[in-house]
Amino acid sequence: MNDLLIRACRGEAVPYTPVWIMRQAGRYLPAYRALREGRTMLEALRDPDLSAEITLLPLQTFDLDAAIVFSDILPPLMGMGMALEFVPGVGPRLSAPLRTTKQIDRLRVPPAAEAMPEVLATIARVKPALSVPLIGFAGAPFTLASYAIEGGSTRHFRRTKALMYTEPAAWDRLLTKLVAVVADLLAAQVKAGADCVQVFDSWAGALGPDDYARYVQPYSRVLFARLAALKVPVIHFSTGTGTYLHMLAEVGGDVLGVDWRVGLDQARRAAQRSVMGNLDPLTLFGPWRELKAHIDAVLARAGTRGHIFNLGHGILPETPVGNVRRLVDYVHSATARST
Ligand code: 1CP
Repeated sequence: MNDLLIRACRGEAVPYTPVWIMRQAGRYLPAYRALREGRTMLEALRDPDLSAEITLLPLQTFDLDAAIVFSDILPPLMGMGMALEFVPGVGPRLSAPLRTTKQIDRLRVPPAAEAMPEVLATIARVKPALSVPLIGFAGAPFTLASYAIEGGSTRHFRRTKALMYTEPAAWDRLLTKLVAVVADLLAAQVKAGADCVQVFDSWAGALGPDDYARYVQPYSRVLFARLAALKVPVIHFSTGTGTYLHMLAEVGGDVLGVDWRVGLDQARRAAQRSVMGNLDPLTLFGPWRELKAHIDAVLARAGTRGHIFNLGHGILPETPVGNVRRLVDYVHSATARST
């Protein structure tokens, strides 16, 4: 069993730096596109055999040090009573987004076995086939709230912030419900076999530091306090939060995942714990000499302990597969050390 991810999460010495890639089981892999052919995203998510197979694809293609279960952050919103679809070429769409406090109060708080039974079945199926740790995951309360309120992807977070500023009591009730759902879901994923969990607060950086402190941090604190009881490493990922990483660190978790807008040395100073990241996924579209120079720069800032190599955000569908293989192998050889 290769447990380098777990050891790096805990800041222990490792023979080489572990690497995995956010969205590693996605559309950039021809084998993924073939498996998804003729099936909607929701159909794939509801089929644990297929989801397990997709989870394994990137590990059969690259020498990765972790698997992440093929799933998504949004299906728990369905369990809470919202209608969700994934529109090809557009992205996720919630057809009845939260626009009134009454809708917020009608949201259910289902246990994980009701909210997302398929992901638990996928974890149970995929686990015996793995020789690397399996990462379970969920969206953070703020990021989930933004999809639930906007109805999909957003640039300005206009409705999310309007609700937050206008109806702070309803915002409190919404985030409290999301904390309960996410905490239970991650606990159930660990029980089903996940060795590590990651919380995606992908859009937290839409907020300035004072709004983060007031409208998000209290809820994330409660969530991470509950996750601490799970006894597996917890990764807290966000983007655009480089100027207030200390606030994300205060929330808890064993590892802070960051994007490329902040140096890993600075992230580590702010976080005082292990760090994950943070190669710009777009560097994979450049020539090898440029890609290599960017990898070297990430490694130089990372230090030798408590680093999990990853991109700073998800890999893009058009990414050349050959560059991914070269990246993974190069990180391993460049960081090989005698411990
Ligand atoms: O048809 C398709 O292939 C749909 C594309 C797709 C895929 C492959 C979606 C729709 N979700 C996923 C899988 C997924 N989503 C994984 C799989 C495991 C892996 O990493 O291999 C993970 C971890 C996620 C997490 C996720 N979903 C996040 C957090 C990570 C991030 O990139 O910030 C977010 C924000 C989502 C929402 C979502 N689901 C799908 C899309 C295209 C999006 C993003 C929409 C947006 O940009 O707002």
